[in-house]
Amino acid sequence: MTERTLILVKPDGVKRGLSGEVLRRIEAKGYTLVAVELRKATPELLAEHYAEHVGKPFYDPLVEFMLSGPVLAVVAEGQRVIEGFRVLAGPTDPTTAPPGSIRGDLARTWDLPVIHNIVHGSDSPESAEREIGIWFPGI
Ligand code: RTP
Ligand code: MG
Repeated sequence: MTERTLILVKPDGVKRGLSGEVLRRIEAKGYTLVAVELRKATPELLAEHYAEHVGKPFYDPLVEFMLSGPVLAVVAEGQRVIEGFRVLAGPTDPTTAPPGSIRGDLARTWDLPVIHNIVHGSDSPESAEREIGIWFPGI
């Protein structure tokens, strides 16, 4: 069944000039780009987007990181794209993310208060619907 997912190229990816590389991998896999927009996040938007993480020790550094520059917000479409993009991205920790994945190929661990790992991808159909509504209301 065709699904949509919300992908973000995080500020580290945009700053390092990797937006095109992420879009290329999404398209090369065969998914369709539905919306692509360079955006500046706000604390309010991030509190909604990362609602499940509010109050966790890494929440404040995560918000500071996500506000440190523009993000590329993307809606992609395709069969099983939600799970498929999570596989393309690789696991959260870039040091152990396997080669071939976005995080495994393009990110590494830095001595920072929060993990910088290039991309976000919705983790379930419920998250995808919720997150697309936050970043692209009315789409
Ligand atoms: P995302 O939501 O960004 O796609 O990443 P994820 O599902 O793989 O990871 P999640 O657990 O949802 O965490 C969201 C983001 O918070 C940062 N993080 N840092 N211990 C830490 O320093 C830590 N834990 C999480 C990462 O940027 C992670 O992607
Ligand atoms: Mg997550």
